Formats: sequence, C-alpha cells, structure tokens
Amino acid sequence: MLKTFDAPKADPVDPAFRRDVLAGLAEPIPAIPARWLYDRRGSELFDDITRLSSYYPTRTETALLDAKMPEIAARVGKGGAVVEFGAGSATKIRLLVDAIAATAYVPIDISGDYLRDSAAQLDADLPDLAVYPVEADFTKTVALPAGIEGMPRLGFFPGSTIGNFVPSSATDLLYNFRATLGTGARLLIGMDRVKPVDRLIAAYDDPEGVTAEFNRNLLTRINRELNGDIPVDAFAHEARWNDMLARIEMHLVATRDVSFTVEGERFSFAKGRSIHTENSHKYGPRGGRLLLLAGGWTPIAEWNAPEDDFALILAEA
Ligand code: AVI
Repeated sequence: MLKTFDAPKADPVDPAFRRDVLAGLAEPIPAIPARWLYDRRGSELFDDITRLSSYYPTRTETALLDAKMPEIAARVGKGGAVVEFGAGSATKIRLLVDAIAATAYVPIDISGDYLRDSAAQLDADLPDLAVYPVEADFTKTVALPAGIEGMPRLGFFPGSTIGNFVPSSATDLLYNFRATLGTGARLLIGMDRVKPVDRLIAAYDDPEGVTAEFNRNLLTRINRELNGDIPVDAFAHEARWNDMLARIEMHLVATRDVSFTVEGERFSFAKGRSIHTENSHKYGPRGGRLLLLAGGWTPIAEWNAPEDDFALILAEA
C-alpha cells in the first residue's frame, strides 16, 4: 500500500541549483555537480542509457543480483525495510524485496515526479509491500517515515552511483547513510570496477547519442529554470578517462566561441573550453572496501560479476 509521508515541498527552482550553476560556471575550470542532470527528462534519458548495449553497468549489476540473490538474502535475513537511496530500477528493487520478503520499501529521491511515478508503479505491482516515497536529498541525513520504526533496515545503493561522488564526498555520503539508517543497519552497495578504457568510453559515449543528449539536457534545464540563453547546439558531449583519478569524466565542450547569460549573469566560453558535468569513479576491490571503511561501514561480504566487471558489497554500520 502506498503511504504518503509529509516531506517538505520542494521549491520549483531549487535555490541550490541556481547557486551551483552560477558558481560552477564562474570557476576557472567550470563544473556543475552531476546531481542536476536528473530533472524529469534527465531521469528518462538515464533510463534509456541503462538499456543501451554499450552501457554495461545496469545489466551486469542486475544479472549479478539475480544470480547471487539467494546468498545475499541468506546474509541479510528476511523481512524489514529496504531504504533505497535514489528511486532506481524497478527490476533491481523487485529482486531484492522479493528475496528478503521485505515488509516496507522507502525510496528517497530528489526528483519528486519520478519518485512518485515509480513508487506508484511498484505499489500497484506489489500490494503487500508498504511503499513510503520520500522526496528528499539523500546526500543529507533524512528523517525516515514513522511507519518503519523498529524494523531492521537495509540501505540499498545500487548502480555504482557512489562513483558519481569524489571520494571525500563519497565518505560524507556514506556517513549520512549511516545517520539516516541508524545503528545496526546494513548497506548493499554496487560499485563499478576499473576496466579497459575503450569499454569505459563506449559506455559513456554511446553511438546512439543518448548520453550526449543526457549531458546536454543540463543546458536545456538551465535555460528553462534559470532564464538562460545558452546555445545548446554549441556544446558537444565528451567522455574522458582520467587515469590518475580512476574516473570517467563527462564534459560539455564549446565547439565555437560563445557568450550567454544565466539569471542575468554573462559567461563567455572560448572554443574548446568545457563545463565538467559528471565524474564516474571506478573502484578496484581493495579501494572499494577501503572507501566503505572510511565512510563508517564495515564490509562483510562481496559478490563479483564475471571478469570482475562490477561488485556488490554488503556492509554493516
Ligand atoms: C547514475 N550513474 C551511476 C551513472 C554512471 O554510470 O556514472 C550516470 C551516467 N552518466 C552517464 N552515463 C551514465
């Protein structure tokens, strides 16, 4: 049954978006945090990305969850509440809630519309599961609905979204998950592995151009929400592997000299200058576990996809 939870209503234009965009465009190396890629259109485009043949993480993680679910369920135990950080894929959450016979599911997402749609869909499909959508920023500590009080809690953070945070923010995030979930909680987290650069680049610069559209949608969003006049067609999507920092970077590169305004402020980009829009860090086995430890979680089990392409790690607070 779908439960409503009184989360504070979001301002239609998030002041943090305005702040991040104006400050980010003015940086010597312009950068805008990746979380702003996910308005409604951005979330739809990301869904499309997860179905692309070159984008291996989603299907690899889903197959891993499917294959290892009996073992995962044996370690996690039955019942309780699954708290998902981000309203992600219905397929993955169904595998998990079914296998552990969860009583409640709490998806936390900043994108309210998307959250409500996916929660309503899950609620229709699984009427015995109590679904409590929470519209909130999961990078902060979130107050969980009273309905799950006293239930064992399993945090779920699939998709290698942890990779979208630089390590110092990733550890803050993990600490916040701990504060949100409380002592005794567990966390099941997906991490993408380092792999040959050609596979990584293909995953983030697909021939169909969906990732390019996803990246450029950020400019469309800025134009719409922040009274911008950015010529979107003057920016090209680029995916780069940064070997020193073990991450894929997405950039929007000016293909000609451009000048535009956002909220009345003028910005100029010479041809070739870019806006850095996303990082996607990849972790080796020890690096991944160390990150969890640095964020206050002790790894207790790990499952790896074939060729060590992707990992699921279970940790306890
Ligand atoms: C959501 N996140 C884990 C994706 C990733 O792989 O870093 C976002 C993404 N960006 C481009 N393609 C996918």
